[in-house]
Amino acid sequence: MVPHILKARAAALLHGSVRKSSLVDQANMRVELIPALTDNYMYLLIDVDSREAAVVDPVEPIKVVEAVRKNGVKLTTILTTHHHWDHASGNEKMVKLMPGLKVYGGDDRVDAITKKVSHSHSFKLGSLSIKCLFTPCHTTGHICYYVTKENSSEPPAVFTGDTLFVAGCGKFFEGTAEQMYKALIEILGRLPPETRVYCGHEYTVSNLKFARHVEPDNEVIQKKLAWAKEKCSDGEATIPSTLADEFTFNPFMRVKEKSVQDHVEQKDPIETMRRLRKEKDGFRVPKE
Ligand SMILES: N[C@@H](CCC(=O)N[C@@H](CS)C(=O)NCC(=O)O)C(=O)O
Ligand SMILES: [Zn+2]
Repeated sequence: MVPHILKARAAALLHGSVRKSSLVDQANMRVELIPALTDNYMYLLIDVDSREAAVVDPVEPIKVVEAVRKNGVKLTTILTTHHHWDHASGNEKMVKLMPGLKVYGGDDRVDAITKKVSHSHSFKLGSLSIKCLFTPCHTTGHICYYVTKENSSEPPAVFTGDTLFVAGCGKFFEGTAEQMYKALIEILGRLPPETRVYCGHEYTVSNLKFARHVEPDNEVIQKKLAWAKEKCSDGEATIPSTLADEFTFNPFMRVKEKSVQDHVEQKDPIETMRRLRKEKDGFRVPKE
């Protein structure tokens, strides 16, 4: 079922254009995308039944408080994907502004953490179920949050921080290609294909330019790039995508494909992952 995407107010500046916030509305689950810093996203996740809410990576707390008020919800929870400042540095202020918040994370370095979680740890947000997926590599304590509603026909959501981006993945700052393979292919890649992907940054256009370099003959990449450029020039988000879609254009999700393996002259998916990341680390993104 396709969610209703309602475009909303102007929020922040990106490359001279205004980045707008937007709302993905389903019967049970509502996700407000709130742009932050230059290219980060914060997400307000709302359980429609109980009006309880969680916020993912609230690096700009004032904007979160405004979104909470506007939606008339009760914020109870912070979901931290990883300890880096552009994701976790708003936690202390957020807790000061709204005392009593539970702060989830998978790493002792997460500011203001109250609930340290590990793989498969599950909890409720009103009627929604949230499952923690341990995906170390970008950082050793990285967590993705998988959100479902029992007996719902609507798609689940996954908040992937800096592990999986639309058409890309995070840098391997504290991990290996083996770990990113496990995170992308064996953990995230085995969630239902219709799962909506909400990632930590708006990197879609530059990621797709790298994807096009890897697979110049992949028409899905060309089309997605044209679409993403259009979206960004209007200040709109390219998020969410779905896991099924990621398998069609994201080179890091396509490490088993011959076309991607041929590009890096490898036959093994993990070696392909290693070589792709190394190449992207030194890739100069073309203007067009
Ligand atoms: N290449 C990034 C540079 C910033 C950066 O290193 N970002 C981190 C996350 S905070 C990352 O993992 N980027 C993934 C990548 O460059 O492929 C960009 O497009 O602006
Ligand atoms: Zn980041």
